[in-house]
Amino acid sequence: MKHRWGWIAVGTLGLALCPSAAGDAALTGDVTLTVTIQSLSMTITGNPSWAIGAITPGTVVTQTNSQRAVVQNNGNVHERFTLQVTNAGGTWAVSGDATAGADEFVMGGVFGASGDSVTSGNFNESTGNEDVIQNVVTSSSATVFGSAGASANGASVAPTNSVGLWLQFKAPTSSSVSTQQSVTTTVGVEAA
Ligand SMILES: [Ca+2]
Repeated sequence: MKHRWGWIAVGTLGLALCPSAAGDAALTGDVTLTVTIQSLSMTITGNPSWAIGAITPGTVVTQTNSQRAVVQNNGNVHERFTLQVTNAGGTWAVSGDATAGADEFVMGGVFGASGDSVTSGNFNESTGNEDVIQNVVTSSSATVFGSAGASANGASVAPTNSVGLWLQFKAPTSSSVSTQQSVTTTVGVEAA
């Protein structure tokens, strides 16, 4: 008796499986996600310093193509670069516009492709003083710290890509210190 009961049970199981196999009806489905944690990172890979030397009050000096810094996106997403004067040297002030004054200098910045040729004519060519670097963090755009004459800007730089950063310095019209001053411009990153 036990042997026959077992045979019937096997037969019933076989019938139950038949409709699924014949109709391809799935009873479950999978949704697979892929995710990468955003990483923002940059490195100044070329010309991190600029020694201007002695100049007369009010002089405007623009970095040459061989003096400009090179900024690389080392993150894994497109990046927008920001600029800020973070150290004015202790005595001087950072001008908020394109006019220098007593103990007050103007720092300008324009991003371009590393191989571009950027000159003083590429600065502040849009609405006004948009390429003046402030003492607060300011984001790049196609025009802010950018030039129509450049073939790249700092608004959206792909991972591993680099851009050049040309600085322009307008010396104070007069200075109460005659010793060498050190001014720092800081490049930051945002997700573009
Ligand atoms: Ca501009």
